Amino acid sequence: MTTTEPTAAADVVDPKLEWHKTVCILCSNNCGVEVRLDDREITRVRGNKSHVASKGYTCEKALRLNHYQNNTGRLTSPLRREADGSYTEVDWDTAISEVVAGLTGVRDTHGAKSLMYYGGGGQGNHLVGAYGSATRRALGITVRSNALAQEKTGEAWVDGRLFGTHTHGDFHHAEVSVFVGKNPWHSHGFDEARRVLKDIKADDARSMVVIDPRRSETADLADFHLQVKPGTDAFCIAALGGVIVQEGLVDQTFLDENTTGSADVVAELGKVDVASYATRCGVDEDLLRTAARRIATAESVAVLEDLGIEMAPNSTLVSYLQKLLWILSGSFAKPGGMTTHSAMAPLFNYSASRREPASPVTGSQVISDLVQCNEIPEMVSTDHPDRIRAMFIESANPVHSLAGGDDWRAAMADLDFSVVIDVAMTETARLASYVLPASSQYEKAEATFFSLAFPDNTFTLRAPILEPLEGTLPEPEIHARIVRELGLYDDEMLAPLREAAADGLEAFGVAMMTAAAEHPELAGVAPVILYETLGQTLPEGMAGAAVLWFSTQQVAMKYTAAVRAASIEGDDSELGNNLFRKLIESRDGVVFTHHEYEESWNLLKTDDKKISVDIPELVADLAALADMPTDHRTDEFPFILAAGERRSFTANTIIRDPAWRKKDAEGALRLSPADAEAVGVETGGRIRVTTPGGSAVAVVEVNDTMQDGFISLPNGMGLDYSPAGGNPEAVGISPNELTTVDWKDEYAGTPWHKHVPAKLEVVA
Ligand SMILES: Nc1nc2c(c(=O)[nH]1)N[C@H]1C(S)=C(S)[C@@H](COP(=O)(O)OP(=O)(O)OC[C@H]3O[C@@H](n4cnc5c(=O)[nH]c(N)nc54)[C@H](O)[C@@H]3O)O[C@H]1N2
Ligand SMILES: Nc1nc2c(c(=O)[nH]1)N[C@H]1C(S)=C(S)[C@@H](COP(=O)(O)OP(=O)(O)OC[C@H]3O[C@@H](n4cnc5c(=O)[nH]c(N)nc54)[C@H](O)[C@@H]3O)O[C@H]1N2
Ligand code: SF4
Ligand SMILES: [Mo]
Repeated sequence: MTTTEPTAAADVVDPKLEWHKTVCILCSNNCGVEVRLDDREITRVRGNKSHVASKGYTCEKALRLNHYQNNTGRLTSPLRREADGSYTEVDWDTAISEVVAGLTGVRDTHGAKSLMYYGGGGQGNHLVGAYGSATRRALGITVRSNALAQEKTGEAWVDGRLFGTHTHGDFHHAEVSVFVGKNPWHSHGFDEARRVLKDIKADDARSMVVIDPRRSETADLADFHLQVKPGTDAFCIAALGGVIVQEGLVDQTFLDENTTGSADVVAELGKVDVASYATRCGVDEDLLRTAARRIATAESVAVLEDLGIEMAPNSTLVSYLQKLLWILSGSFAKPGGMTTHSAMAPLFNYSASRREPASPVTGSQVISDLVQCNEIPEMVSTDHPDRIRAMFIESANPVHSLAGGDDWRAAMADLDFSVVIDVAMTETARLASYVLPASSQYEKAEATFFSLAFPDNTFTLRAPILEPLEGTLPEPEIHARIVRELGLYDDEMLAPLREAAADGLEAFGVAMMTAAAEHPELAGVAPVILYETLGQTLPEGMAGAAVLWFSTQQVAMKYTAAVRAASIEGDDSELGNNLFRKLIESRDGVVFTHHEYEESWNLLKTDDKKISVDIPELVADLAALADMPTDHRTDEFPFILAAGERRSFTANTIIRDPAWRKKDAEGALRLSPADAEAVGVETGGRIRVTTPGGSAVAVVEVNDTMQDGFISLPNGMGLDYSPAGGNPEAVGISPNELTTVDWKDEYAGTPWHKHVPAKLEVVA
């Protein structure tokens, strides 16, 4: 859908002035934007004021999105790696048959358990994972993972135990907002973050608590900045909980009526030595007590944690403790508080996090069906009989983004076979047996499943704004070809479904039921069947949206009243069909469920619909906390490095061209003025940073938001790129050249990237 601004001659529309609706794909928010195009170049970007969630909001990162769409790193042909390590261009038919032969070869010799799937989507392209699941199931792959298993699985494990589902905060209305190791000013995580932060700052009746060792941009706006020493959050939050319990501020009615099993943890918090813990985390005791009282007595509290604690010591314990703050305050299922929410497709399988299955190779806990990212290299480079021998990677760059760069490169070399599907020649693609070029996120139908809003939850299905780049294919087509090559279906089997699809969604639904009964073995590959049948009847460029037909049917079944309350009409399958039609038509996002706050209780997945507060393992950890170390620095490594900070121009590894960043192309190492003086460096100078994992030279930025002893490097730097398209070179430091696979949380195995011991040496 496009709109135009009037040109000189009213009847001549200059295509360069047309605005095309899409979204920014650089973070989970996926803000609605409108772009202008000059041929294939994105020349202008502005916020889409009619977008249901972002309402015109963007941050500065969206404005230069063209660097994602158009750059010299784009892949334009399938590539096969030759014996000498060089890549040969091959046609698609050859690539698909050789990839399938390679994967089935490993499977038939060593079993499906020797195959692993990694990735499935970044911030804005989760349909990739939906279609990838067809290939996964067609091959019988059960071992899988993605980036969530290096950040959010600790929290997911806690959520699974407490709620059986995900919870999210209503920061737009919260009386008190608490950010724990989270810098929404730069990293967002909820709609219109900067507007919301500024609103809180301007409103005397509302408060913000930020727990962060750095005076982050968010901390600068906070009423209470609890500037902890790095890695000591467990002490800080245990002390906040201690104050709430010891000063009699617990909402006991809420606990009695709505929770089970709170007694042990409340008793444990009652024993916390608040003064001593305040000292250990480096926060003034009075400030800590005032913040605790503000949290406990507010009408509503919303809390958001992120990498600052998820990638630091005691991370799973901290996830538990921060949730206790709002549970003890009774801030659930009300405006401004925490709530459950609906999902177009859930990101986590919480029942799997309760079953606690184990990795076949290492025996470690697998949360939400995702093996621990830090263990993947070990699962490959081992002589265990169930070792991983082939890897299918799409829309992820694990060689760059996961801990232990050297281990990853060794693992890629140890694999018998690997395939990468990406838009660009990444660090991971460069080591794969085959590389398949995907059409970009602006060249196909796409969507994110990161929609967590309540009471109104939204979903945005994008239409392509450009034709696929020559030589590329959208993932639905790639997976359909793979599953066909595997011989799971043929045109004859699809014929009745195609006929029915031409007759409309109702007829199609009936035909799908018949097909499911006749071919139960095809259930796992339903996404590509939907694409091949229903997809071919959708508006041009939208075939990839077909998989959402299944999701909309599920949503209509699971949240019938809430879908109707969102003004979508119909009974049974018709309700789902109408929701599907609305997604296909709308370029501004759709409110797909409207709930009442009370319904948050019904969405809990605990048996008794109460919060199940007791997690004995973590209560035991809380009891043992007093004896835990607060400082991981050593004489050899006297600094703590946060390896991968979100800044103004970082966006994971989505944009490879350093020219995207107008300032600080290399990504400076930040350190405090006192540390800079002690080490003997100034802004713009060069410094060698060395950790147990590696060593690299960084440009320096003396920065007074850093506390002494704490240094940081941005994420997403050190990507290979060549402006002219020749031999690529890395600009800046790739943070995982400095991290190791064994520095991690004991429950979830998530890396301690924010807490890497380091030393600094001036470079002459
Ligand atoms: N600009 C930008 N935004 C992004 C992304 C991006 O690459 N760039 N990536 C997106 C993704 S995938 C994610 S997961 C999110 C992550 O978003 P965030 O987690 O907010 O990002 P970080 O900057 O990595 O870490 C947040 C804060 O943790 C603090 N921190 C470091 N150590 C500690 C500690 O020991 N305790 C506490 N309490 N805090 C600590 C840091 O000082 C920092 O301010 O951002 C998303 N948004
Ligand atoms: N040291 C350190 N490491 C970190 C972090 C940190 O803070 N410190 N942060 C971590 C976090 S939280 C995250 S989420 C991860 C993110 O790291 P990854 O999971 O690797 O994800 P992205 O960087 O988003 O990269 C996704 C890939 O998708 C490709 N891509 C883009 N569009 C498409 C498409 O349409 N189709 C296909 N097939 N591919 C596409 C991009 O080119 C890129 O190669 O990084 C993690 N790594
Ligand atoms: S980076 Fe995130 S917050 Fe900024 S415009 Fe893009 S989607 Fe919105
Ligand atoms: Mo992330």
